[in-house]
Amino acid sequence: MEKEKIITVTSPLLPDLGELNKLLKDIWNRKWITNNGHYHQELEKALCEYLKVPYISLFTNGTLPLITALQALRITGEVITTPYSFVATTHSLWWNGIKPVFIDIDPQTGNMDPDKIEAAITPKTTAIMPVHVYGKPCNTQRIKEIADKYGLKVIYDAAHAFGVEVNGESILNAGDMSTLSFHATKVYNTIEGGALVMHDAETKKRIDYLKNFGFANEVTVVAPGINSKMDEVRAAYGLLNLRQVDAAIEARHQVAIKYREALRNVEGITFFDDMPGVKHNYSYFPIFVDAEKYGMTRDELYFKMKEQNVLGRRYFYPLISTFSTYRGLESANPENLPMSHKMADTVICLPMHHALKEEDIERVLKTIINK
Ligand code: T4K
Repeated sequence: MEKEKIITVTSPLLPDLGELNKLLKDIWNRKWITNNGHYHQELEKALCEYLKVPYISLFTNGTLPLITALQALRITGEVITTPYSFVATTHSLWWNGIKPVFIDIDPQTGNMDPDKIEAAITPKTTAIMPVHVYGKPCNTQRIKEIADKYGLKVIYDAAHAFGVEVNGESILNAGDMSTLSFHATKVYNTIEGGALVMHDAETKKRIDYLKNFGFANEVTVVAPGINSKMDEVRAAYGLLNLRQVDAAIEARHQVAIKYREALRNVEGITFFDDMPGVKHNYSYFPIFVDAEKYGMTRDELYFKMKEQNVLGRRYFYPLISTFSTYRGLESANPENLPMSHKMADTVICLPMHHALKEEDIERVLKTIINK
């Protein structure tokens, strides 16, 4: 029997080729193809407006802004973070010689549980690195209270939180800085790409130096920076994608509505509902499988879906704290992280993107509902 078409967990938002070609011609004419070019500057301006943030600095991906933010804020010692994320979050600490200290998550959101922060603080703690996982906002107010009390910096990994707002305010304005990923798999992409969001012009200047080897001018290097500048082609591509990202988010929203409607009464399957006051971006649609009630384990369902060419993903399994680099840390002890382990062991992210068709959604749902 012929297999049905593959439904992937995501599919990139692509700009119109004709439109892209026009912008490419501009770039070719200008012969300025990277290093803070015309479209780079235009995209920074457009993103500030779209995201309602004061300053943004573009990067080549979503990992280097994490590494650079830690450098810029001169973070050392220990940083409190979550094991329930993509491995880049913790790797950014390791790359800076910082010891990650894992704390457990709140099962209501998948985000770092703020009530666990204080017990993890030691004299070496200098910062907190939470993640708005799946684009669900962290309790930024509570995290700020604790950070202020102990004089800690807060760097949000907001890789999933493009356009997310709480009561009309961008979630990216929380903390000392926030990072974004514009990878192909994200709600908004520049193929590879990312950004750092900051509050003031002085910090933006410093970050711009750091992403350009530390050059302040032709002859002055102010810090051991790196090369993580976005080029003109990707900035132009990003400008075009910004025009269609609202429609893409609305299309994702409609998929979420259909998934929720169909799965609400399936015994043993749970999912997150929208949070009140939050403008969501529907970047992922995780479901959680209670094997006893559903009658099948998460992995049994995952592989059954795969067999039927419905490619969900087990984001975020395995937990970061179980990888060989990190598993020896005291805070990586599974007894310290019961909720994180439970979520990692039960999650499947269903296909979620702007281009899913009615029949695709039905096929995804059929693999779950028809046991
Ligand atoms: N912090 C957090 C919390 C993150 O989630 C991430 C990245 C980062 C930091 C770091 O940001 P970046 O440095 O990556 O900008 C993906 C992405 O590579 C990664 O960006 C993302 N998080 C992570 C959660 O997922 P994979 O290894 O799962 O991607 P891959 O190649 O298996 O693609 C998944 C599916 O997407 C494919 O089955 C099909 C579809 N796809 C993918 C690509 C690349 C396409 O249709 N077209 C494509 O071009 O990591």
